[in-house]
Amino acid sequence: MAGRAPKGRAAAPRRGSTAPRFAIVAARFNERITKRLVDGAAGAFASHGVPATRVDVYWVPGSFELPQAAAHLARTRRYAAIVCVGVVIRGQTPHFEHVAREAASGIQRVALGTGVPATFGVVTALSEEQAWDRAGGEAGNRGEDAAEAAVEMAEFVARVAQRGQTP
Ligand code: INI
Repeated sequence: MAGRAPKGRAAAPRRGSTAPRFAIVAARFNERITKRLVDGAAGAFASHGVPATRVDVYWVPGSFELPQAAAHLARTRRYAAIVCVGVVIRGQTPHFEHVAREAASGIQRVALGTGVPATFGVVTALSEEQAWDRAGGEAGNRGEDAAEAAVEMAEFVARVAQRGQTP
């Protein structure tokens, strides 16, 4: 695609307990749409050779709770990367802005603070229709995009760690 830097290598499928594990944290608010994001993320992992048995899915009440859950999961050191998915729709409540902002900055803080990549698959939309479009409709699937980013960032972290070990 024009204007895009080449992506890293595809995740090499590894067997056994050395193969990386990934987590998907999903917000139950707007659950029907969020489920599509979870499906998109799971599909992206599968296309990179990550078996479903190495992907754990966790549900939390809303997008505001995504960073809290991601922080707990990151601290376990069990996951190569964590994908956060949720749906925040402007029309539904005046605290849309707070929820969307805190989800975005909280997820970034988890990644920067723990070193475990945490990616942003939260749809922020002006209407439910727009949200569906971004959850596997005309505008792609933000869950899939976030899982792609998670695989790439997990490989980046692994590559940097490997380089650190060479003299
Ligand atoms: N949570 C969402 O994931 N999406 C929303 O659109 C939303 N709105 O609009 O309110 C939302 N609110 C709940 C919030 O994430 C928390 O779960 C709640 O405030 C309890 O902390």
